[in-house]
Amino acid sequence: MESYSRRHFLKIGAALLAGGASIMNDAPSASGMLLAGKTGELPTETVKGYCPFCQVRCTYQARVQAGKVVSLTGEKDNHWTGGAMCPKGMSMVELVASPYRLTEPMLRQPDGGWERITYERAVEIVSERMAEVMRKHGPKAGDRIALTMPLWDCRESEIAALMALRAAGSVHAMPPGETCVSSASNMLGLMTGVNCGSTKVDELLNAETVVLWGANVNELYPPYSRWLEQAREKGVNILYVDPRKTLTSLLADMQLRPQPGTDGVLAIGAIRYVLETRSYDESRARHQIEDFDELTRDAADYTPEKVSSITGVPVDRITAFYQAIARSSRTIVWIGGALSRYTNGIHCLRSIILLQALRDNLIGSGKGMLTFQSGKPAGDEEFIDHHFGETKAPKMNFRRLRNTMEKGALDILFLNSSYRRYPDSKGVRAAIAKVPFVVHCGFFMTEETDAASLFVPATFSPESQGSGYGNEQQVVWREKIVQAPGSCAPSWQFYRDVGRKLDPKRYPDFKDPEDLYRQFQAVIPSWKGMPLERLRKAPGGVVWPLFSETEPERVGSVFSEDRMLTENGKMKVVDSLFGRISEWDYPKGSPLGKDRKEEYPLVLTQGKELYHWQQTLTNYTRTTAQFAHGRYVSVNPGTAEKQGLQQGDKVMLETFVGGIECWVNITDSVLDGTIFTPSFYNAKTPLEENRSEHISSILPNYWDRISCQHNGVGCRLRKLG
Ligand SMILES: Nc1nc2c(c(=O)[nH]1)N[C@H]1C(S)=C(S)[C@@H](COP(=O)(O)OP(=O)(O)OC[C@H]3O[C@@H](n4cnc5c(=O)[nH]c(N)nc54)[C@H](O)[C@@H]3O)O[C@H]1N2
Ligand SMILES: Nc1nc2c(c(=O)[nH]1)N[C@H]1C(S)=C(S)[C@@H](COP(=O)(O)OP(=O)(O)OC[C@H]3O[C@@H](n4cnc5c(=O)[nH]c(N)nc54)[C@H](O)[C@@H]3O)O[C@H]1N2
Ligand code: SF4
Ligand SMILES: [Mo]
Repeated sequence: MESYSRRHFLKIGAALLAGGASIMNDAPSASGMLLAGKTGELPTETVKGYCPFCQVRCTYQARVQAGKVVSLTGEKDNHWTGGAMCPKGMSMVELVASPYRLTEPMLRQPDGGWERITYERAVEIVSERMAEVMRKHGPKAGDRIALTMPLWDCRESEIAALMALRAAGSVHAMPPGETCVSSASNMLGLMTGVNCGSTKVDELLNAETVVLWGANVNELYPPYSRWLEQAREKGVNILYVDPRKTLTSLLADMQLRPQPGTDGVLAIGAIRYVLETRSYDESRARHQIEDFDELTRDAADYTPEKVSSITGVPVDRITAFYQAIARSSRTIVWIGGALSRYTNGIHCLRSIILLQALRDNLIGSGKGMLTFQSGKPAGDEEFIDHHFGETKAPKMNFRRLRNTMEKGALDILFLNSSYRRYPDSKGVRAAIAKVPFVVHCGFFMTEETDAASLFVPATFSPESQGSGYGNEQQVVWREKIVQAPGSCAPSWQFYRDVGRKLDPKRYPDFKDPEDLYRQFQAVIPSWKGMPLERLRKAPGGVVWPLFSETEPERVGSVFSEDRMLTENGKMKVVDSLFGRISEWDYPKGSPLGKDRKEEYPLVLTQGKELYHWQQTLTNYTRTTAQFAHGRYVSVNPGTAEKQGLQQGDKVMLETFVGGIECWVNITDSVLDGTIFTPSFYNAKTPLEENRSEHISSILPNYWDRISCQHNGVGCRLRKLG
């Protein structure tokens, strides 16, 4: 048995990749031919695909030469994207051929090193471990096996993995949503009956006013900025609420910069203003809000002066904002993930949704809510139940899973996401260390690979066919474009092989995503009108649901019958679980509120940037890394002066959880007393520009009732050197 050090393995990974590539391409490589000046002689094929890196779900044509992707071009006829893509999506060309990629499965050895094993052996080991847990724990086995979900390469991989879990009786799959926009989607679900955007992005053109509430659209959904541009050209009033100046500020008619985590107060104040100025239609409001009379009581205290004292926004700006909302007859609110990242997010989101209902801005054209990471088409659970029988087992969230791991009560963890997406990531890592068997499907030698007992290399999207879904609930299809190197296996294949070994009677047999898609579509009524042939032809996808092929695709508002999709068609002001919106308080740990500690006076905000995608993948490409600048912290000139900091100074950014080294970037894009740093860097990337301890390592393990929270805790900057 041979074992390798990790450094050693990286080299082998690269060598294997080169070997795999030469087996694949008997012809000289595309770059070799370019050098020889004979490019014209290489046959070029274009194959349709889509980018899995965010919910815009851009479709593209890939140019392929000699088995390699040489470029991607956004699909011009895609209604949603207009043929645009963004740098992260484009980085796929580099990622697929990355020399850092791990391409063979490997098993952890007692001395901590790795042994390279075959794919078949990996499948065998996993299914045997699962069978062992089932033998030992019988009906309780399900609670001892869990999976964290990535944003999969395709929907079929997701379904295959969920079925493999169910084959062992487990339902414990942690969606990225927990750390994403879950407070927003849950509140929308609770109040309107639809846990996603209630309208479509092209409806922005039919609105009179658009409020981008913590939604940094231009940087984080670049292809959608054209909808904002068109809306602006049509005269739509664009209001932007974000403490930071961003690229989205450029398209806004007005920006409000509240203190982080205080949007709830801004929204309740708006409700009060609308009530006070009688800028609502009472019968319409009562039609949508069940306990309408409670609103007056809840909002009574939130005068513009009080709102100003809490948000820091001057009274006249607040009043101008409220006036714009009170006068607009058609308003779409686009909720950014930021609002789900504070422990008081629930009250804030409920207030915004109530405000929209009060102004009758939920039902109809040019009205409604948009979110990031919008609704996933339903049907998976139906399909899984169809094969495995219904289950009533309650699902864990990550907080419970973390406790279970800490108690040593979890036997197998399929770690498919980054664990750094959860706050207090060092605490999470320590909890994972108590799990005896951790399987990580991934691509690179990351923190997650480090945490694993078994590593299984996954495929990038061009290396397998499959369907995906986007923000507009559009379902798209891609073909397999190139052959994966080495033993990289698509997740649908890995989980199918594990599931079939474990429970061949119930786990459905399918050859590939096409086969699974057809089986799925045949069973689930809401997919009946979406045959694969139709997806294949559609440049921007087909919008789910479609119960028959003759049914037209849904456009505009989800509420087609002049009512919410809740049981009685209405929403409530006072909720038995979440209480009253007037119980608003500062986010937990915020130095603005009662949790202020003199040692940590600054407000820490962090989030995403244009050139990076999440915690992992784009950290491994120069396409994006060239724009990274290393770990920086944005500091307002006033704060810098008070702290004696100069541009470029090295500092430790510290919370009560820990510290990270950063360099100081002095800019008025952040408010005085508030700092910002990006959330994507990772410590293990070979690209120095992107190397830093992850920000989650210094964020406290705070949750609201729904989601893991990340923002707003107190921090300080300690000058180094
Ligand atoms: N480049 C890039 N694009 C992405 C992603 C990525 O990783 N990289 N991820 C995608 C995913 S999964 C998601 S969920 C979306 C997330 O998209 P967003 O939710 O928009 O992303 P965030 O960076 O978390 O926060 C957005 C903005 O909220 C602001 N903000 C911070 N605190 C507050 C506050 O208290 N109030 C208000 N009103 N604003 C505040 C921040 O300054 C920031 O500009 O982006 C998607 N797009
Ligand atoms: N501090 C902080 N934390 C955050 C955020 C933040 O703004 N700040 N944003 C949050 C948000 S909005 C989100 S959506 C989450 C995202 O967090 P994650 O879901 O952890 O995102 P990624 O970094 O893309 O990690 C996905 C990993 O899954 C694996 N993977 C990718 N594709 C496949 C596949 O097809 N099959 C398998 N088996 N594995 C695959 C890869 O190893 C990849 O590294 O992070 C959240 N966490
Ligand atoms: S906008 Fe999203 S889907 Fe489109 S290329 Fe960028 S990351 Fe991919
Ligand atoms: Mo997200």
